[in-house]
Amino acid sequence: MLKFFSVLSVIVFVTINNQGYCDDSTRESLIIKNPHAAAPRPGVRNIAIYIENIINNSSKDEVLQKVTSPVFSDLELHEMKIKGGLMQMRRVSLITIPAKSSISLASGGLHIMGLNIVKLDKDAKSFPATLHFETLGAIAIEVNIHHSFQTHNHSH
Ligand SMILES: [Cu+2]
Repeated sequence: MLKFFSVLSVIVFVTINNQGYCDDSTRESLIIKNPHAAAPRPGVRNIAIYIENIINNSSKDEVLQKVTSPVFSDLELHEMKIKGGLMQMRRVSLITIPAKSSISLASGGLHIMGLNIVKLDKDAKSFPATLHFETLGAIAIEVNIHHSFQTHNHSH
């Protein structure tokens, strides 16, 4: 019986782990890998949106100028920085992805802040957003929502 349960838990782990990775938006010169956000806790109106990688394959810098989404009344580009021993969040006007290079929008660094959720179903798996780039223009993405039970899977 014990053996049965351990096999079962492996299957469940693999199934849950596969859910987070999809919806890579790709243009010839720009690849947007795994946009994601944690599901908002009850009463929370703002959430941080992360992108595992934005890869710029072109020989020109690309600039993320703004982000739009019907889910929020406003979105801002943000940066976390340690100032005087304290983690502080500040707004940045743009995010540059250098030529032939890539950046990550991740916890503790650059991210997109969705402000004042207008409408987001409690168990939605993802939501739409549009990234507006200086050269390539608008690129639609789908942001995967990580519900709290999935956060246990980040074992490194
Ligand atoms: Cu923020």
